[in-house]
Amino acid sequence: MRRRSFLKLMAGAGAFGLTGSYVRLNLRDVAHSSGTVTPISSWYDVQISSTPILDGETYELRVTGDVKNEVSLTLQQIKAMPRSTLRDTIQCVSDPFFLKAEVLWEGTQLSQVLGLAEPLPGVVKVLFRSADGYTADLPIWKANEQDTLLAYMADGQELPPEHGYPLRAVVPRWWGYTYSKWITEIQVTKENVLGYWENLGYPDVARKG
Ligand SMILES: Nc1nc2c(c(=O)[nH]1)N[C@H]1C(S)=C(S)[C@@H](COP(=O)(O)O)O[C@H]1N2
Ligand SMILES: [Mo]
Repeated sequence: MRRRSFLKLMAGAGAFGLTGSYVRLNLRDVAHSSGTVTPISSWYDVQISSTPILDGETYELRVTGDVKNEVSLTLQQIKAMPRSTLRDTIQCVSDPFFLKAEVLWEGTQLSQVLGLAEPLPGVVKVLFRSADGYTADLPIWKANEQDTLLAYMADGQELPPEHGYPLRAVVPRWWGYTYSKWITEIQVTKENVLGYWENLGYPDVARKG
């Protein structure tokens, strides 16, 4: 039996707004939202392209731009940093009812990683750059909130490839498009840059609801 439906969204298709995204959701299990952690097998995927497969052994995260020290961190180095866990609802702006999952994340605070690079006075944004060509920006004040994470685990397991292995952003209370998957670079900048969806008119301060 096929557990999942796969939809390629077309211009104007249905109620979904993120034209051209690939969306996969489990239509049987959509009710898993309130309270309990969503089984990973029922968690939706939303992405602009196919899943890039990254190698955790050779992976490096670069922090670049308007910083005192550009740094490059291996996955091992990131995992050796102080760990944070939190439960959070990741929700896509294009259909926040169906495209919604409760996840127990584990990772490190983004602010810790930025701290290693020492952002210069006057920086206003970080831009996540990902292996699929996706970008998303965060204002520096949101990047530095204590529950904004770079996560490498979900529900006690390594992140599955389709959910961002080896590293993705977790931005509690903000829409899913800020939760960049497969991050390879964090560019710190004094410029008011916009990410992929922000540039297409979605809110730059992406507070839910
Ligand atoms: N690299 C990358 N990250 C991405 C996206 C993408 O297309 N590429 N889509 C975003 C959108 S619009 C949403 S709603 C969430 C969905 O996360 P999920 O697929 O793990 O549920 O990922 C976000 N992160
Ligand atoms: Mo989304």
